[in-house]
Amino acid sequence: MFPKDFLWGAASAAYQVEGAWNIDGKQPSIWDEWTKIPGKTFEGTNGDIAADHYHKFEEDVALMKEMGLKTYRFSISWTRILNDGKVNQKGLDFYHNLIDTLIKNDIEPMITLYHWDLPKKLQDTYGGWESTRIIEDFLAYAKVCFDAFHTKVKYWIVMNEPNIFTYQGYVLGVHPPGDVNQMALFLKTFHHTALVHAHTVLLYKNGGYNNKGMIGSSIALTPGIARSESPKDKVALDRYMELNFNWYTDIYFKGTYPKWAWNYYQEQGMIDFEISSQDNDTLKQAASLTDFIGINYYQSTMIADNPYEDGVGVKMFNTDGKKREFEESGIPGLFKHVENPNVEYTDWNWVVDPAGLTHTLRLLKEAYNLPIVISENGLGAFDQVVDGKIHDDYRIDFIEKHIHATKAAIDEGVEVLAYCVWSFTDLLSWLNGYQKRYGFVYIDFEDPNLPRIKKDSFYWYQKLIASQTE
Ligand code: BGP
Repeated sequence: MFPKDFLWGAASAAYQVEGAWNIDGKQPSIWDEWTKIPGKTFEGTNGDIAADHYHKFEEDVALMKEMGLKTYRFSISWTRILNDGKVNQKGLDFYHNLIDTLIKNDIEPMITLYHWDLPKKLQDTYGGWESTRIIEDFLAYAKVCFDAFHTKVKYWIVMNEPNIFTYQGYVLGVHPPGDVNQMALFLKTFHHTALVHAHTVLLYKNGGYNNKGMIGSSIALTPGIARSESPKDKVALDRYMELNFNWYTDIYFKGTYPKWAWNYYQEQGMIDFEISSQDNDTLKQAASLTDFIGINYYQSTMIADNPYEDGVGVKMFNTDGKKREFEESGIPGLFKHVENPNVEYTDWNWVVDPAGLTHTLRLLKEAYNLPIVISENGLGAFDQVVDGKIHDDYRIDFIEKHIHATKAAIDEGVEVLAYCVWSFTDLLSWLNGYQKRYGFVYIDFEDPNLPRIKKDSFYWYQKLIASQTE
């Protein structure tokens, strides 16, 4: 059994579900712009309408209630509630209504402040995350949210996957602003997210908002497994973990960067920012006040030695769901991702590895000893409607194994507060369109009414929650 007050949840993000992209005073975000540039997303899909959660949230919350969900994690759209620095009351009203409806139905709201939809204006004016000016703007935005909702909302996630949107925006070039191979900018923008997280935690803790609430940030974590016991593969694993795991978690949850990685990036001439003693204090103080670590766990990766001469470099990933041969990728001289013969892969070539979740939870407990919110975990798949039903046994299997993996870590003493499946309803996948589905609730995106149909996984999760909370 899980703890009685365990938060069985599901998650979403504003741009991926809300729709209503330009109504009631909402201003454009960088994603409103990016998805309209030909060739940027799968078949040109965008979130203009998405699941139309903006208009259908009552129906969606009724489904959550029916399911017995304990928490719903969603993000606030910055450009819906702030318009050139002025509060947009209609935007605030939407979130008040959503939060009130959740609370009325005994569902704990869990808010993400930033799930990638930066106001376009800030990108255009000063490069968004590239400038430290973002700190002041973000704090003004966070303050509006805390002022409005702190008495109703206990769980706050400042940043969602800051490691992903900066890497994809400045190295792979597949997220806005679409720069390629700009390692220094990637590291700098990531650093700015850490500063923003830290300042926001301090605002929350010192601003009189801390009404028994908890605040953290969610990092996408993909733990590595060495391909063999050979010293070379083990060194490769250490390097991978330092650059792709600890680099992100240390600065958020300890307030410092890991040493070897810092030296490595510095030798490569990639560190184009300074950490003043004031920043240092802010980062450390915030790390000591952060209440939980949020993790989004989807997969692990097998790591092997990657020679400097003729080593493999960075590769683009699968966004069309046509399963293909594994393609190695990595950093020459450090490590590479190799095919794992012991696991299955999804149609999008994502590794299925529940044990990687237990491993991640253990590593985090060991390193930071903080409670953990699993803010995302789930399976993206092609679903078929057969006679009005969706038999997604593959999703049930995936979630069930990851819940067992979570339990295994809890049994070893890791404190896990919540498990949020990505996602509650089907929604837009940033780069993979509407065909990559994650929801418990199917949406027919071809039908203008966007009808909702409960999948088999919906009933399964409903039963599981009931059995755990009776
Ligand atoms: C995470 C994001 C989510 C969601 C999920 C699934 O990285 O935080 O917003 O999209 O991944 O990923 P995808 O849609 O690429 O399959």
